[in-house]
Amino acid sequence: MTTHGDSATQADAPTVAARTGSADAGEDRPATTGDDSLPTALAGLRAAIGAARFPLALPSAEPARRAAGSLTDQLDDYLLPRLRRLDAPLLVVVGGSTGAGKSTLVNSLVQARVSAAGVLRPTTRSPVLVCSPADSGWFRQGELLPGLTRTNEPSEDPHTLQLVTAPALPPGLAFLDAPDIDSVVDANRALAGQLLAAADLWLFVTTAARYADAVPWELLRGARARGAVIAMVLDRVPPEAADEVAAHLSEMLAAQDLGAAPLFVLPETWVDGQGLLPDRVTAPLSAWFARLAADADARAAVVRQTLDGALAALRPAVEGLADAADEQVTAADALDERVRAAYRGAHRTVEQGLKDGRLLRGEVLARWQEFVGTGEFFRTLEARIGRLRDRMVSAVTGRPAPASELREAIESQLVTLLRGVAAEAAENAYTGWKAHPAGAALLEPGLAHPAGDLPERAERLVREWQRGVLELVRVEGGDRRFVARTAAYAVNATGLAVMIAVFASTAFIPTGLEVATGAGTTVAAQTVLQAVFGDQAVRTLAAKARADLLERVRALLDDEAARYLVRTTEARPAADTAEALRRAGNGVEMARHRSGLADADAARLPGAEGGGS
Ligand SMILES: Nc1nc2c(ncn2[C@@H]2O[C@H](COP(=O)(O)OP(=O)(O)OP(=O)(O)O)[C@@H](O)[C@H]2O)c(=O)[nH]1
Ligand SMILES: [Mg+2]
Repeated sequence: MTTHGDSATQADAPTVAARTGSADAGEDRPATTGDDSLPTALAGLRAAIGAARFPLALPSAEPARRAAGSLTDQLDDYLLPRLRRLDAPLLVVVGGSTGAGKSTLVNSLVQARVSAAGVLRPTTRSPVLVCSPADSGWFRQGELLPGLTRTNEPSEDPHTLQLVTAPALPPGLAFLDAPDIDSVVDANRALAGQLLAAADLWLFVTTAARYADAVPWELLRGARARGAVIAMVLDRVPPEAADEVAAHLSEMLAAQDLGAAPLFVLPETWVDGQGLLPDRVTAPLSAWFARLAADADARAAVVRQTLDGALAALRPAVEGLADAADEQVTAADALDERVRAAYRGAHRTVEQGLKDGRLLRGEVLARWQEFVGTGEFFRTLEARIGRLRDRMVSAVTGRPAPASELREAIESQLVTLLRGVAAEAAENAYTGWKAHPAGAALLEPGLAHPAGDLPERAERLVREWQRGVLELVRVEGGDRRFVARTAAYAVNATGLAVMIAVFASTAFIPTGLEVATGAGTTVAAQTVLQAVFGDQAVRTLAAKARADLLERVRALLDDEAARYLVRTTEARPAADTAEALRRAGNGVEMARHRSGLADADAARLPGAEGGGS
């Protein structure tokens, strides 16, 4: 075969879509290279994608991470370098199923054994790029596919790109022999996808046995969606089946809107001693590439079409990433809300407990009755309420009990309540997260229970609150005769009465429950306090003590909730991720339109007539 010098003047010669310059027309550069807004917009997009994180385990996260990875690869491997050098040689990536004969075909097209073909599947593990000696500088310098280390030797390492020059190949056209696309080897598959995304032209090789496989069609649909220029090779076709298989494949191509892709049907044959196919088999394909190689404008049109298609596909792809980023933020919000709701519920229970008198039951009530019954409480109060004492002393009986027992009863009652609500909230938050895929991934067993130091913190909280109440009594009663003239004990006793008042109800109005449990006792407390401080002062004191307690409880529960919230905060993507992605995607789309690339006519490839069928 020959890849040189074929005329491009036939009727089916490539149609000039637009001049974009070529290796031999460096001065004739279009606006695309002079306009740097597209590279700038792409760099912006590259940064936005690089900054995007999809840490929460949502169904959309893994696909988004993968899509972000391949977009970044495509920008680095192809779009950015291609835009910098629109006149760089056209790269034909040869892709397809394992054993389809890709390496054999490449070798035959360049008339040299540049890529090992073999019977062991898969044979090609590391890509081989073959170009004209005149173009090797461009491919060697590594702008294109910069992540692959250039080598001169055959390699098994998928991170290398073996460069081979073939004098039979004219300048301006290069072939890349890729690993198989549907490999059992993961690395092969991933690499093949990456390489195809860096192609100016896909040469897709399939066989009579494999052409209906699902994986190639998935890739082909993706390529079509991106506007990539595609040519198909149906390889190793038994001559008797050629017509039928070719017709069926053509139908499938048309159904997938790929009818415009030239189809070359190569009959099954023997390879020669070098493993090359006979000229007569490859002739139609060789002739087709020779025409392309000879026509810089046709090559430029192919480059522009694939490039513009890839650029046009960026915005929808980035839109998908932005949606996934939105989902991340929504999920993080939802997880936070589940935790907040659980701990709001806990706080409400405490609030409710202070209203409905349930804290006045049992030990606290008994101790209060004892405390009041001892008369200690009243001993220090003014004489004018002495009669009240008499009445109360007679109303309750019991052994003398020091104030500390009441204080401890109040403390333990409150601590029990706090431990209870904290345990319930932790469990609710845990269940709430467990039912959410992203939440479940953030959980660890300890979160189902309150923090280890919660009991200790609850005790400290209550003691500090009790001290605060005493301080309150001192300050609020500061200019009253009572405090001035009574001992510290009176402050203590009054403080305890205020605490009981907080437990009874906010407004000091006995509720049904109080009447049933505390009965006259709590009424006595408020009566005493009212006598000492006056009605309004008592309301204020109790309200303040209550507010103080609830505030401390809120802080405690906030710390409990924070054990959860810190996890979403760590996992939460930046709030403006989606917006930054959309903005960058729009920027690229606008720059694409401005660049004039989008105005190029579709590359009209020469047909594959006489393609061996
Ligand atoms: N008889 C015959 N053998 C062929 C033909 N094309 C390829 N072969 C043989 O089929 C085997 C596989 O060919 P390769 O070119 O290695 O296939 P490949 O598509 O590169 O395979 P991978 O690198 O594994 O993806 C080799 O042994 C080739 O010699 C053909 O047209 N006729
Ligand atoms: Mg191969």
